[in-house]
Amino acid sequence: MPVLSRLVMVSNRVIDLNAATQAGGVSVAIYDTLARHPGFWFGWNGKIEEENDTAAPVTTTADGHTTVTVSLTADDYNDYYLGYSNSVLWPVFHNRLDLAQFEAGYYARYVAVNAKLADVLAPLIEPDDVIWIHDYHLLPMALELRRRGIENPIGYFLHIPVGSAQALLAIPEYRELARSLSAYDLIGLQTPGDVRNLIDFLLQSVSGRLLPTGRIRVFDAELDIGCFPVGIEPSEFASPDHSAQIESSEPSRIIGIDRLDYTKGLPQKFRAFGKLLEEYPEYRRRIVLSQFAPPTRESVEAYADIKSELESLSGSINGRYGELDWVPINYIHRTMPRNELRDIYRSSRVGWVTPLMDGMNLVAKEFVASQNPQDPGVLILSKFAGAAAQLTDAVLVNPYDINDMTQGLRTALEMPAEERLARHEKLSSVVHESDSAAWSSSYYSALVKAGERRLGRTAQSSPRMNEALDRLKTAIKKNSEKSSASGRRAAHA
Ligand code: GDG
Repeated sequence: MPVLSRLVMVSNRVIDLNAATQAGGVSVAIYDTLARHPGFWFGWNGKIEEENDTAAPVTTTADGHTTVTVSLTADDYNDYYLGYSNSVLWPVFHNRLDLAQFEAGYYARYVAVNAKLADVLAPLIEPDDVIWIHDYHLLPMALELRRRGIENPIGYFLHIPVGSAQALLAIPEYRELARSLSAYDLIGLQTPGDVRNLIDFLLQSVSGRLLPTGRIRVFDAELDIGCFPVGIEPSEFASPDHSAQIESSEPSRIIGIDRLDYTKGLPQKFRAFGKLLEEYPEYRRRIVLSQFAPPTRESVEAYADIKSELESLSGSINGRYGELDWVPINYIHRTMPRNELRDIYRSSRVGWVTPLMDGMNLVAKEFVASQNPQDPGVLILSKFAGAAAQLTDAVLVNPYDINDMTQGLRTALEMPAEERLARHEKLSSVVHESDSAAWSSSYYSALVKAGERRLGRTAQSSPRMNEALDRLKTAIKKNSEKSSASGRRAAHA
């Protein structure tokens, strides 16, 4: 990645750098990128405080990472975070209109929090900075920064999938959201299907036009929309020795690691596991499902519902099939330390990842990267995870089809060593080639180019734009000299 201008990463939640445990794909992706690039990470620190105490940013540096954070008020948390972000945008973008709660007041606070964050961030921006905004909580952030005079390249990356245009059009404020999107230079999505859905939405919602250049004209802007599948840092999961081998003794472990979210297909997984034990009794005592499901967004009703559903399902399956010395489902509703993930993945015979819809799914990639190449476990992956577009050598299943899920599990458990090795080799090469560095480097380059195009189009009419364009061109020139000198790997598109 070019390494001259500062990269300003902005996301809803900035993780506590000193905490031992972290869960959540967005944090992992941002943390890995900032390990390779100068800059800082800006957003909410997870604290709720009185109005007067929320405005002053706090800067922290640890392990070479700098974060700048602010607090939110209780009303912000309720209406912006739990409300508009997680009870409107999250369900709708995952095609779950049935779970969306379009409450009055949510949207106004959503915009107000974005404006408040922009007030704090704008004065921290330097002329050469490149600003990269993450995820659905901060969709209006570029518009708010532009209103405060920021001309730097601003990109948006949506980590979640883009539901159908029909679903998005049900959001009462869909026009305002489309206008907010038009303030970005580049919109990055996880899969070609997401790109198609977003373009479709912009064409239908605000009469956007697809240009011969491949860009979209919306309002008075030209938008670049591209597919940049997020990756992991594989070296974090590779084992230098042969510790934590797959346990050869029975029962064999099937591992699931998912935030406790209704999009992750956990009830479907538990039911399919129960069906396997029912229809193929020879597997009883021979396998165990270890499902980690750390809590998340617990105050949202739909999350409380899924928690009780899983407790009831695991209880009934364990009660029905369990023995004094064998419990079929080991269901753990806690966050485990990140440094234990690799060994747990590596000692499992099967990685079972079954979301009903998912932007990417980093757990699938982490499982592959953790395997012993001489004796790898098998990945079972929902065809509705973004990762399925890349990890085509996994055992792909339809989580809505309980028979397909059960047969997928049998296929994985019975897979001959030769086939396990062949599939793993292909999966591993995808995970390594499309890693976190390739993701951030390709996105960053595309963002700088998109920023340059915008400034180039408007430079003639504004001296300020001219200056911004000159600075960007100098930065790009220096970046490319530096990149070719260091001979770094070419950006992956
Ligand atoms: C969003 C999108 C997209 C999970 N449990 C524990 C734990 N984790 C870590 C995993 C992984 C991350 O959290 C989860 O990432 P996912 O990608 O699977 O899912 P989301 O959190 O929903 O992430 C998703 C992602 O953004 C990135 O773009 O792939 O589609 O929904 O890294 O290992 N980590 C620890 N303890 C746990 O118990 N330490």
